Amino acid sequence: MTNEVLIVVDLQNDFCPGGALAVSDGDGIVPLVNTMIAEADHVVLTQDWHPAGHSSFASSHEGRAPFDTVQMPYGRQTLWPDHCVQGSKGAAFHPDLDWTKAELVIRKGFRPTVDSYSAFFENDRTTPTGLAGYLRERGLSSLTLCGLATDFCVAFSAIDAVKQGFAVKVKLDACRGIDLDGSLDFMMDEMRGGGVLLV
Ligand code: VGL
Ligand code: ZN
Repeated sequence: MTNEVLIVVDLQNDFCPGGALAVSDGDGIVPLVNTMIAEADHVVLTQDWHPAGHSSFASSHEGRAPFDTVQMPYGRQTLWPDHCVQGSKGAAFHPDLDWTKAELVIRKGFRPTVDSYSAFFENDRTTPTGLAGYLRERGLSSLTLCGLATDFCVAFSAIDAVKQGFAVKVKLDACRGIDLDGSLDFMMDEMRGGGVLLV
């Protein structure tokens, strides 16, 4: 038993080439992630899991296009193409991802009116997903994150994890970014400043 856990973020079809919100070379990380899973003591997966008509979808806002930003009651929100709809093929894990060893799959973004980039808190920054409590109760205090996308769900999760008192590494060559208007450089700096170890 060790206190180390690997957290694989959103390695789902819709974030891979051919998917609704494809991250460039998103599927290119699958072999390395599989190796990391094989070597990990504990594995947790996150799964972006939106109901149809989710408020983060541009299609839910008349006159708006994907990648526009709008003001939500909880703050600025980027609008996305419809993606990771619950039960769809796009929401499934990449077919080559070897997920059988995962001890927990934490789903996020299932509340219709609030998005959730972080595996720990929804985008209102106050609604917890329950992951911090799960990890604490199991004594899993040292986290390594990888997956998609570097500058959204991976970065938000990593920064929140540090704030929650965990030791956090992000394995960059097992991540790929979206990079909207410089978001990749920006979030890399945020991670460094936030106490995340980039490896
Ligand atoms: C993500 C945008 C919308 C991600 C999820 O996994 O980084 N990005 N939903
Ligand atoms: Zn999403």
